[in-house]
Amino acid sequence: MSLIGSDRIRAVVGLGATGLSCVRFLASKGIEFYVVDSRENPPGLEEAKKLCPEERIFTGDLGVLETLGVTELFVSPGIALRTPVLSRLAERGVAMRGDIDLFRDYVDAPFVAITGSNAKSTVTTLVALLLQACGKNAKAGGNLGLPALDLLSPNTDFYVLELSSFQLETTHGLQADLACLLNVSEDHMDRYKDLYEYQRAKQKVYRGCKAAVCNKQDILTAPLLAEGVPVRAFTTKSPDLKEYGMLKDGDGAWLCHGVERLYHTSQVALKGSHNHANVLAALAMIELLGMDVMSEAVAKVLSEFCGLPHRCETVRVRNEVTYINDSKGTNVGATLAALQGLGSSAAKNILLIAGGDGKGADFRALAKPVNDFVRTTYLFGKDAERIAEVLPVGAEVKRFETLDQIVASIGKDGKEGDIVLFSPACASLDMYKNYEVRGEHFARLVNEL
Ligand code: UMA
Ligand code: ADP
Repeated sequence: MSLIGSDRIRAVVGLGATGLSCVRFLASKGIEFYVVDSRENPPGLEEAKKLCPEERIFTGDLGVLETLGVTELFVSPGIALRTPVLSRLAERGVAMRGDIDLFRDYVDAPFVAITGSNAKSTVTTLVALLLQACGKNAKAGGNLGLPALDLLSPNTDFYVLELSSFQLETTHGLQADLACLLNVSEDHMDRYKDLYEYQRAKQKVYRGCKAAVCNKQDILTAPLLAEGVPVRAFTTKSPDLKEYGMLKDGDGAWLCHGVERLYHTSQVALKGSHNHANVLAALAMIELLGMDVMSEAVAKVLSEFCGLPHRCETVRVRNEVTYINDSKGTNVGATLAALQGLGSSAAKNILLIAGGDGKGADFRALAKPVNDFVRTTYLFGKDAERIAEVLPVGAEVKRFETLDQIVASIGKDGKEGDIVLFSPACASLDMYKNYEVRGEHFARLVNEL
């Protein structure tokens, strides 16, 4: 087989889950390609060797890309486009694409694209569950775990994709049937110049979409769309006519569509105002996809879906102290939402555990909710000191080397009615393989108390 004569010379860059899905897909279409990964022994190497001639696979350095005459790259999300070799190739006109672009080229059923700094996985999962309950064959994936290309299969009614900013960077005119940007707050500042550059990547979700959902309380999510494209906004305040929002009612509130009351918060298993925003976003989306938001099937899902593991998940109540695992709180926005969702300024009963790899974040936004809701902050990990520096003067802060030490200390400090919130506001990679391993470690320690 030769690549000469092909109109494009392609390479898959990266051999993780995404790269491997591109390899499988291109090979299944009989399209020829090179594979390059900067690592000597990337995770997908053995499978790639079965699908691509070995002489077309290069590992250990991306530099070889400059010698292959490539015209089109499928770049994995973990590789920044400003990596010098990729920048040089882009300047020479080489197309920088990704698996989502390829998915868009081949998909033949409607697809939903969901992004945001936080709540992507929760909302993507919920939208897929709601569509399934409405009798649709809906498949969820993307940044959620299963690469988008691996989802493609006949007889699918809807694809529901969670997209990261990294994935959106390499899309060119996504043209989703429905696009949603849930919220924008600082994340991945080790990869972006500033919040503006990060937001621009997120906004690409709306390019050419046929319908959109945005967050009325977050101006950074506002879409710029052609006239006539239907848009629904959601808010946790009282909604305008076509919006999804909330109306207070005694102890709880109603989730509403305009003036229509849909569900009382007591009928919804997801707790906390941030999660109510997520439910509203999901309802707005399924309405735009033609579903009845008040059907029995929808009500059942809402009464049962209490969220994904490691997202504000109650691990245990011990001696009247509630232990909550929010290990997926890997940025400041998520920890803010958890503190605001669970906190009470009257009780000031949260014992917050935070720290890890802050990815270059500015932690100052934590100062106010810590002041309002937190009695003691327990810090560990690489950026513990950077968090300590921004906390209010007089705040009680304790520093530890390990999570084991923290949980042991909290086991003694916790008083009846306290909430122990493990919401690190940081990635886990300084001490753990991923947020799941970190969350499982926390849960194990708590269960051993
Ligand atoms: N890498 C190299 N050299 C290479 C290629 C990759 O060193 O040549 C490194 C990257 O820097 C990174 C790691 O390998 O540290 C993995 O990168 P990848 O692009 O191969 O990742 P995949 O295995 O394809 O997984 C990706 C998403 N990962 C990232 O964006 C880093 C997964 O999201 C996603 O589930 C998967 O595609 C399927 O779509 C994970 C994630 O952490 C959960 N996402 C970030 C987040 O949610 O914050 C964006
Ligand atoms: P993502 O896939 O965007 O990381 P997840 O659903 O996995 O989103 O949730 C990540 C974190 O964000 C969790 O800590 C979760 O509690 C928090 N979170 C959930 N909903 C919201 C929201 N509406 N705003 C801010 N943070 C949220």
